[in-house]
Amino acid sequence: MAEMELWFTEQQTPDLGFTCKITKTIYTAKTQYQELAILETKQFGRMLVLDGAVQTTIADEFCYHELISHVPLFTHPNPKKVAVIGGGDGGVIREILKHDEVEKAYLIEIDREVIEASKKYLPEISCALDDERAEVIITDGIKFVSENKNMFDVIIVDSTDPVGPAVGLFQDSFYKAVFECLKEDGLFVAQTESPFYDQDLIKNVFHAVKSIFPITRLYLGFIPTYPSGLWSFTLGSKRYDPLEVDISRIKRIDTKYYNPELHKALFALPTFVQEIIK
Ligand code: AG3
Repeated sequence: MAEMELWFTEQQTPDLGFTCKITKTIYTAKTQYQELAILETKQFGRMLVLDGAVQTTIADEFCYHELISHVPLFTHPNPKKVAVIGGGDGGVIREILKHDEVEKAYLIEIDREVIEASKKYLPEISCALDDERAEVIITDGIKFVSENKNMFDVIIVDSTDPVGPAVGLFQDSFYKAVFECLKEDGLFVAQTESPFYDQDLIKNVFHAVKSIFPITRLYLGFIPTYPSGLWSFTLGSKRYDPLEVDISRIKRIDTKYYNPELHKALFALPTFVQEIIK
């Protein structure tokens, strides 16, 4: 008899599914905030799924984690204190700690169970969470940024989609609090979804950030397991412009996606994406 096949589908839009063959369901839980699953996929290796949406996989996590981390960290000339809002799998923390000048990287995650499951089942991604320069704080990111002023050089918002627990991380009042939470020359980046499917969101976030920060830029990368593959990141900065970086001074670190030649190229946008943020 043929072996039974198991498939996982993320419904990426009401009219489109993304389906992977599963060899094993490693872990599932209903946490206080969301439904969590760790799956073993044939194509991408282990996969973290929250509320039905693919968050990261062993095979392509480097694309997202490097893009959201190294662009801001190589734009700031001396990032010492860095905070990640969300990102409980620890992938962004791992990338941040590749920068020697970083003294402390804080993970501000609302859902303790995401951290625990990632530590247990995704060690390749979560490995830096026990580093002595990393500190995990379990709290609501919105509350955290509004209670701390003038504290960070760089803030990285590694959120889930703008539904459920992450809704507030896409609101104007949050970006204002992020501005206050940054030092006088600080900058931040947020993941801002797909330029194919989330044009209104990208437009709204871009204009909200632009009304608060002197410098606002959008950049793109390719993440195979996310809706449409093409993914956007919005950067708001008080002083340093990613397009003014002297790329000859970017240190070589161990990466698979990011490199100094890409640093500015990521900000060159296809015409239809330029139109979104006009
Ligand atoms: N955070 C962004 C995931 C968004 C994916 N959306 C989707 N699959 N519909 C990823 C967390 C990785 N540290």
